[in-house]
Amino acid sequence: MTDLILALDVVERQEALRIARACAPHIDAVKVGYPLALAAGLGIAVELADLGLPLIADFKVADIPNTNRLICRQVFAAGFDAVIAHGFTGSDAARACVETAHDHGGACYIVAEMSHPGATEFFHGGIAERLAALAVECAADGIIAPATRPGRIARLREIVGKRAIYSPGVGAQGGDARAVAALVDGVIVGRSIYEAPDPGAAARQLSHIRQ
Ligand code: NUP
Repeated sequence: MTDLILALDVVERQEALRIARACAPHIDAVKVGYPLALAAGLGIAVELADLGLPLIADFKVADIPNTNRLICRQVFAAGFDAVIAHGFTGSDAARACVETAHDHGGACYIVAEMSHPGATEFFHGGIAERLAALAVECAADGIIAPATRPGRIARLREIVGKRAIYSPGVGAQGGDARAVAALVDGVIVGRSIYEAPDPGAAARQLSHIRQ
């Protein structure tokens, strides 16, 4: 069973709520990133809470440990269930996110390798493998790995074992949902759903990956 996670990168609050409601029966979680959080405020988490779905804050937290802790406290106080953090800031900084998440009964996922073409300028030569190992060492709940490079997901799976892998990059970025679904615990999809004329129908069409 692979989760379908909606990346709700819509900057108009009412539209975001409408899309999330239409998709809710076909998805397993909603990911909110900077576009919506900056436009609508962290209070959007309370408004999305009636959907009864886990809410993931994709803030790619990347600061010193103390600031990471302060950021993550705000995320969980707002009602989110999970946070995404970067690992390149080092294990003390990543651990601050993981510990704060766990203190609040939440989860933390560490970015191991990003999905866009430019990511390989820095995520190469074993860096992603080291970030995946750091995620394991910090007791993170899982990693983010690119749907645009399924071969890389397979390699990172060897490192993280049964920890979750959530994978963005399907559809608009070129990744194939079916090919990736078998390798990961969750597929993250944004534009292919929220830019569709009928987002609920687009989510339903993709929900084959959940079987
Ligand atoms: O490596 C990453 N790639 C990526 O696209 C890490 C991410 N967190 N994301 C996010 O996933 C990105 O910010 C967006 O919210 C979503 C993918 O959206 P789309 O390309 O399906 O529209």
